[in-house]
Amino acid sequence: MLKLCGFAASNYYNKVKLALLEKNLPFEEVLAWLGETDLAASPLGKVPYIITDAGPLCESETIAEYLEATYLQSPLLPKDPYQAAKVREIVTYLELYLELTARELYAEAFFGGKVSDRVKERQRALLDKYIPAFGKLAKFSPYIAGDTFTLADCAAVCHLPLISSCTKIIYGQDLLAGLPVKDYLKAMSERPSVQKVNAERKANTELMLSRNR
Ligand SMILES: N[C@@H](CCC(=O)N[C@@H](CS)C(=O)NCC(=O)O)C(=O)O
Repeated sequence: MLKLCGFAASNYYNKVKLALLEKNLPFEEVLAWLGETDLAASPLGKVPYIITDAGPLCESETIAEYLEATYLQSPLLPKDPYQAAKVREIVTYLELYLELTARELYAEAFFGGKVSDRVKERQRALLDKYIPAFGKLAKFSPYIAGDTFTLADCAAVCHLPLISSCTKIIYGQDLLAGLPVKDYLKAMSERPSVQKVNAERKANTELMLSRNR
């Protein structure tokens, strides 16, 4: 059986978990906190990684693409190559520009650390450029890439809430407020897969914070 390794407070872990649930694939969750991961499977010590019959695999989008190519049931990418590329384009914008830019602020937003004013200003300028550009690609109609649930939703459901709350905490303003993110997330939260991921995320976040205390 596929093993999903990492911890459920992680947005990248949950993105893969959501894809597994949406595809109805049996999998086992193996708890691995940062610092306790298998470096042979994920050389940078990042989560998630999976263990398959063929071997280990890291990087959430690589994993999602592997699952999609291997298990044809409940497809999360359109058959048409151009439409599939449009889905991947949204994932890239969301992760490379929005999530990774906001991530520089997480230490202060979520983990009791401190981020310098210089970094806050730099990331703010980037987010002010990246978010409207993302808004031009994202459809929210009702799914992030159009009329079907795709891999882009697996990413968006896990990353957008973090970006919203992080910018609210750091800048006193949800920088995603100009996009229909709230309504989108509310609609997505009606899916049983999303409900399960969110409930287990909350429980694991409590556990993670209590370990760090
Ligand atoms: N590009 C990676 C990002 C994964 C990632 O950053 N995971 C975080 C947890 S949410 C992590 O492992 N951080 C520890 C680190 O970067 O050392 C992916 O898509 O899997």
